[in-house]
Amino acid sequence: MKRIVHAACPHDCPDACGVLITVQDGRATKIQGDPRHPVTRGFLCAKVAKYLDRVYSPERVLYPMRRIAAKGPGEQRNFSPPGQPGAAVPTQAQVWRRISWDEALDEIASRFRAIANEYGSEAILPYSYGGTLGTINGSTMDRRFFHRLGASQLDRTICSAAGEAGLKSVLGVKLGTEPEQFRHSNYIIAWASNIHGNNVHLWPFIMEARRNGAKLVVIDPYRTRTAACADWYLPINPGTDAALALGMMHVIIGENLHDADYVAKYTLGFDQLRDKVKEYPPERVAQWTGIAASDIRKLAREYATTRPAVIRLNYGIQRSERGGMATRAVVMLPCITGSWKEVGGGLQMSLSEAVDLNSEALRRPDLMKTALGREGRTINMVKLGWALNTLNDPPVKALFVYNCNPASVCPEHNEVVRGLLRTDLFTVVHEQFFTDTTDYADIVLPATTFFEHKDLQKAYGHYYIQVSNQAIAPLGECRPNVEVFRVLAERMGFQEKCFHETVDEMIDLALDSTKKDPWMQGIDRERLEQEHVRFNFAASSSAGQPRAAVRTRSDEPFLPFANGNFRTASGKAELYNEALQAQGLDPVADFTPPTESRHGKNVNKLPLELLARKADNFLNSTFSNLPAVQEMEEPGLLEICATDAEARGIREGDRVRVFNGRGEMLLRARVDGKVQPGVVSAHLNWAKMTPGFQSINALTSEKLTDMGNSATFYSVLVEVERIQPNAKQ
Ligand SMILES: Nc1nc2c(c(=O)[nH]1)N[C@H]1C(S)=C(S)[C@@H](COP(=O)(O)OP(=O)(O)OC[C@H]3O[C@@H](n4cnc5c(=O)[nH]c(N)nc54)[C@H](O)[C@@H]3O)O[C@H]1N2
Ligand SMILES: Nc1nc2c(c(=O)[nH]1)N[C@H]1C(S)=C(S)[C@@H](COP(=O)(O)OP(=O)(O)OC[C@H]3O[C@@H](n4cnc5c(=O)[nH]c(N)nc54)[C@H](O)[C@@H]3O)O[C@H]1N2
Ligand code: SF4
Ligand SMILES: [Mo]
Repeated sequence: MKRIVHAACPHDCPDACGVLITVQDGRATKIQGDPRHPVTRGFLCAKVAKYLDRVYSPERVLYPMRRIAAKGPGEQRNFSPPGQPGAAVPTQAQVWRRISWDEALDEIASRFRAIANEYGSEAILPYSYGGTLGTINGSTMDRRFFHRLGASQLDRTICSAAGEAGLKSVLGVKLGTEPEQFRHSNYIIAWASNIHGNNVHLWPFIMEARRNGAKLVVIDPYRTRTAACADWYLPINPGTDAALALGMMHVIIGENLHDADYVAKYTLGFDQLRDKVKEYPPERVAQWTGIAASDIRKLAREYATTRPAVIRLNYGIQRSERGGMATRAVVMLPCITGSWKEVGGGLQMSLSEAVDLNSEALRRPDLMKTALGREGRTINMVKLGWALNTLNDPPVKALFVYNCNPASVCPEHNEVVRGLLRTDLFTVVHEQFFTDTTDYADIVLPATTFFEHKDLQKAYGHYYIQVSNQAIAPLGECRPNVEVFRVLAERMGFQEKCFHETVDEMIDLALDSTKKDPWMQGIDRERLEQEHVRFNFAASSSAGQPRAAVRTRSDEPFLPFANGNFRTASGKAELYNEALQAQGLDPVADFTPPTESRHGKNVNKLPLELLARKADNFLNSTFSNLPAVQEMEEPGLLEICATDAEARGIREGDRVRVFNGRGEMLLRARVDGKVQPGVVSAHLNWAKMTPGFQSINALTSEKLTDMGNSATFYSVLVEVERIQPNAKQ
């Protein structure tokens, strides 16, 4: 029998595509985009278009496994014989022993109990991030479980916390211009935004605007595919965006190009901003950014006078030491030009706060008090290496990893690995694949993919919510996250009713918090299950607070801040934010070069700035191991400009060593003009796919950003040298 099931892509991507999965006799036979989705409109990115390869990969983890050999990378990748996709995966007998779920759960429960008795429950650390952004499998039963256990809490800051803090320091909320409106723009700035790679469903709207004469400007230190297609590409020195935004505002305010009426009605602190930007004349800004003063003037004038103008700001800007402030400065731009008023104006960074899906009820932080009588200690996920190697009182004795691959994606890779190698650390990894992190696991548990479980899916790049239906039965003995934490709670003897809730009950609970909202009336699970994607969240700008809504007319534009309605303490766009002062930051905005940059105050400075970027065809570390996806990437490259290559005697294709005080990586030089002098670039991959089992994160640091305690993947200094052809590795 053939059926077509509507699902939603749960990967950590702003697009949250509507997906159709064809199922024939219980097996998925086709994946395609759902043409009814108003934003993602029937196409998928290249990697997810190949998802059947991933679901039925012979490398899937299908059964619980127990380690019987020393921890560490090596031969552990678990291949089944070719030509038997989906078949039972034979274990590599020297590393793994297949065990039953009962055995696995018993061991986990007894180890957790013993550790909690000896060291206190906070010696147990959950570690998760963006494997699935499904509301239910992303953060519900797992949170309940670790709250009730009294485990250490994880501060999940590895991706976007600095940018969110910067955005909210001006707007008070994560809302912005919906993608559909980009088609109405006349001036589009892609600012630290790799649209072709990371947000491809925005592109058709941009193309529509360009066909009507819009100009696309790209600001990025790396010449992305988006930059290559731009009308105007401005390569900027990494970490200097705050200076550029302040310089643009210097010109805009100095030449009276701001919207005085909007500013007076809806912003706070314009006078302080006007004084502040006087310190940033284009000539001064040019020295930091590498962008000519004349170009800064031209950009500022064009942006302020071409209407409507929109900015797609993405997270690349905030993976830098001063990333919060950089975001803050850019977000001020539409607030002073008043472009929030216009259809096709404004700015988009994250749209994820249109509605609250009852997160307290879903995550139950109150259970921490049941366990500990207080809140548990919190550990920043960026500092995993430190937490495993240095933290005491209590030390981390057990680590439970799910939805995440820290041995690849975490900064200071060598420190992370040193911690994961500890023989006294009990590590459980719930995974779909034998990743870099399972190389250090004591127990691996098999996880379902989104084909094999149900979820509720919202988005951070548009305003639509979907139910993602289960298409096929779980392969092997795979279980969804929800199920794993449900059975573990049972093993631990947790009595609370919430541990018995089904996925449907949790979806209902998630939508429960929206019931009081008049704009969300009639939105419930049954309707989402049937009507798939016709509903969305949009905020009402006319009725005071923005709130969730059913979009009844597809041509209805959503202008969250057309009439102010900012969700800051003052209700205005805060160009001056008092709370920042308390954090030791400039309450308006300022620029200081990152310490770890060519302009910074770093002692023993190395000469090159490394962009440890994402791959266009992987999703962080996910997909790196799939042959069909690998073919679309060229892994193992260090991109370097001709001047820097020549100065080091490096030619195209040479093997090179990239290093700093934290580690090194062996790569192949690509002299291709994608980066400017002083900047080199390489991308994230599974460590075990590289010579020496190194992640590019061997070079990145645990240093945190100015706001939000986020990671600084793009503030990294390195040196590069050619490896002599006959040198031993
Ligand atoms: N194909 C693909 N899609 C993805 C992902 C993936 O790995 N692959 N990852 C997903 C995730 S988790 C996220 S958070 C989003 C992130 O998507 P983006 O926010 O787009 O994040 P990045 O790719 O980190 O950075 C975007 C661009 O910023 C540039 N950049 C780096 N430093 C600076 C700087 O100092 N200034 C400026 N102006 N630009 C800078 C980078 O070169 C990059 O091209 O994408 C998601 N989508
Ligand atoms: N150098 C460098 N490092 C980076 C970045 C960078 O740009 N450069 N980007 C950073 C960013 S923005 C982010 S968001 C992080 C992302 O870091 P992670 O959240 O670790 O992202 P992934 O690498 O995609 O790994 C997710 C893992 O979850 C697994 N998974 C998927 N679905 C499920 C599920 O339903 N259940 C379970 N149990 N597992 C599942 C996948 O198989 C995959 O191995 O990486 C960060 N690291
Ligand atoms: S990864 Fe992003 S673009 Fe690709 S299918 Fe998923 S949501 Fe769509
Ligand atoms: Mo991310």
